[in-house]
Amino acid sequence: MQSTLTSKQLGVLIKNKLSRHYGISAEEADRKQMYKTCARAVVEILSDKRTRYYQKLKDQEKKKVYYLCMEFLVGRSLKNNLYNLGLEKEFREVLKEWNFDLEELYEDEPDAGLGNGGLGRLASCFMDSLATMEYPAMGYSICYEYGLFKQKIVDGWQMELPDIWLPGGDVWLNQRNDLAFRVKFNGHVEEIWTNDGLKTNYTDYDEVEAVPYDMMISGANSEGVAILRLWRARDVDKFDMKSFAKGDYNRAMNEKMNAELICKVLYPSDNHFEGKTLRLRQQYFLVSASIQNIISDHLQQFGTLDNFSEKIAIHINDTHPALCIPELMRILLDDYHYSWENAYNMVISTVSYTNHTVLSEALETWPEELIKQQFPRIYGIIQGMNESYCQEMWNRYPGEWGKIERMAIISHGQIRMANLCVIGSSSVNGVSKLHSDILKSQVFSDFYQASSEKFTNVTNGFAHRRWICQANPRLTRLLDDCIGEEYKKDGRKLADFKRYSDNRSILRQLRDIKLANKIDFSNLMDQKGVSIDPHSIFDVQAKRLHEYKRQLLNVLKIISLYLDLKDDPNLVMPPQTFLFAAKAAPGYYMAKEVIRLIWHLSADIEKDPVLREKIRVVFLENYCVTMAEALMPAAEISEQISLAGKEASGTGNMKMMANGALTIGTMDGANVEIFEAVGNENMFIFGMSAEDVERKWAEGYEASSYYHNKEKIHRVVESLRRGFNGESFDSIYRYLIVGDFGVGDPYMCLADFEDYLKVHQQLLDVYLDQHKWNQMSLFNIAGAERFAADRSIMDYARNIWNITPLH
Ligand code: 73E
Repeated sequence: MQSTLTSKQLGVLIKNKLSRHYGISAEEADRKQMYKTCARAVVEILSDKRTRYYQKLKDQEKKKVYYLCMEFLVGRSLKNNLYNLGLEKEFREVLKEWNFDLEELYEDEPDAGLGNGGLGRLASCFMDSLATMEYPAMGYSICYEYGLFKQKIVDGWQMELPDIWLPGGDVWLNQRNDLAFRVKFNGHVEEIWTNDGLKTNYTDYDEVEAVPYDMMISGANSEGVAILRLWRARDVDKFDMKSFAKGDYNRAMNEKMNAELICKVLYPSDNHFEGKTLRLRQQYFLVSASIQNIISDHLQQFGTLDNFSEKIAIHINDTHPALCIPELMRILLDDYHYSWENAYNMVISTVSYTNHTVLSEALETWPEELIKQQFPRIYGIIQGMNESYCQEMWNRYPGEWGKIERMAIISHGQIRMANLCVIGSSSVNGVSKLHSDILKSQVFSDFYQASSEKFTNVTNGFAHRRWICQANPRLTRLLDDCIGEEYKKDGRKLADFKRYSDNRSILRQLRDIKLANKIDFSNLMDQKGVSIDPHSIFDVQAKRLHEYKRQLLNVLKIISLYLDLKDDPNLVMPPQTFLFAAKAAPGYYMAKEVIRLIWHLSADIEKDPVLREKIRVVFLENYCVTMAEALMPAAEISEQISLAGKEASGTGNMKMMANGALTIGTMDGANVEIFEAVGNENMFIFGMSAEDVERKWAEGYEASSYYHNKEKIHRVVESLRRGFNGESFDSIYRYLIVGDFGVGDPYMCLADFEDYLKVHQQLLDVYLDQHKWNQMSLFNIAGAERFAADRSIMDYARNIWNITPLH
């Protein structure tokens, strides 16, 4: 249901809030005050809507899903909620009366950057779908005081600044002191025999209070409102009055600082395992608070846990919340006295797990000793699960020690979280067809043999209302005119746009829309002192900086063009702007070197008036959700060039195609399904397949032989040693040719280089044929039909969670 508030009622609501919070009238308010006030008004509207929805939810007693994730990359909320509530027009009108521009107010909201990249943004897109389609659902995460760092580039070096989002972001959070739980760490566990059997006694533990802060997310044109519950850690009132009285203020305050440290900051590495104790404590903190909350809600509603797995699905997004498996066991065993076997079965049938990466450096393994010290009871339960699973496998595969060792949860003093997840859940899925196949045939092949029924695929999706309708209003108007508005509810209807592939007027309009979006983006960048020519081709690679994503391969291509132009300044080439947007993990040396290379290459080109007419390189500082919302609609070429087999899915690829960009990419992740959707004639595929890559490693890959034998490669690699803008990049030359431990170019940039260059040239040739290009762009927009997050959520709901929407 769209909200039925009139502009007049809205005016009263806003005036009341201004008077209550600031004691001022609308005429006296400044922009910041007005933004906060509008946000408060929206929160109030959402609360009313939520109350109605909650009643419906309770009445229907349906099965619910709880989505646990260490990251939610929410971005801004005001625009999204106004759009979903259908109240943008009313707000705009009211604000205009007081000389405020709604679009300007949007700019005052900081991004809630509580995630690193694709994994966290996916979780946020899913919340939108769950609310819109009215599935009974709730998200759980941590309320980090600092989200992902703000990026500054100084002379090519990435600097990290704290992301202070709460002033401005906190208006969306509703603190629920009534729902606080206690989380226990450290201490000792004793096992005692009693008349009722073996009991455990947990003593000397430290306690932290977990306080929920709820963020409401409105469904679009529906009665649904989803809640994202973010936990903050608070000291349990244990103020040490004795120390304080003695004047030892430090000691008196110490405890408090430790508790609050837990939710201080998001760990800034994407696709990389950070084996820090504080990170482990964050994970357990999220899991323990959430599971206690789920159990207490369930008991309140049903008075028993016997129907727990019939009524509840718990989903863990990657292994980061894996400890929810032993935590749920612990509560069922110790607090509600279920037998081991019953508890085990309940847990498995409740929990499901999504794997998001096959990179070995991202696989979580924690030292046994650390888990034992931090959560002694949880450790005991993991041991029990490990023993019982290994026993079962011994019976099934007698003598196959190697196999059983690979499947064990505990091995060589390490606890393998992925194995814990597979064993402790009823469903394991990858995030694209290719990735799910790799899980079955490689990463989890032993488990797949033992329990093939657990394994499935759910291809990722994106919130198309946010990434098309809100981000690209021009395209939305065209779609509305051509195919009606049904696609907003049902993404599959985007396919109807194909009907217009021969309509010259529509194709021209598509081109005009793209140009207008490029001009908007250039103007936005102009305000930040970055000049971009909107009449050049926008070639975009926007994603975290990682070796496997191969931003370096893109740079090598640009250098090759640069050298061609240096050799022959009259070379005919359509003007191209290569846009990079990427944050590197703070400790990731090679990623930071690649940023430095991009930056100095850019500066070098800027100095040459002839070069600069044809190719320019722009590094966009501080990539975040809000920047992506401006960038995706302006992109013409989408660079998706990871080494095949490494990118689990990718979601930027889907957002860019939906906004009419053409993909140049490898057969990796969801690119494979984009290829299925649009066909070879509407996409630029190059390079090795995942199987080719495997074969090449088996044969023995020698990057240096490419360097010595291929003239174009030699020329480009040599230029790294000479350097750009007066800076040498010997580090990157060595990375490619010499390598650590003798493996140069571990992500095979040189092996795919020539094909990449060739296909890029084909792409430029097609670009000159504007009619053809626009047609291809149209097929991409229509082909994005299958990548709506609504479709992913329906897959999860039907095939994994077994839940249905409210009626
Ligand atoms: O391919 C992407 C995928 O589209 C994958 O790299 C990313 O998840 C996206 C959504 O499915 C991802 N992020 C992480 N693992 N996979 C990750 C790992 C550790 C910390 C933070 C993020």
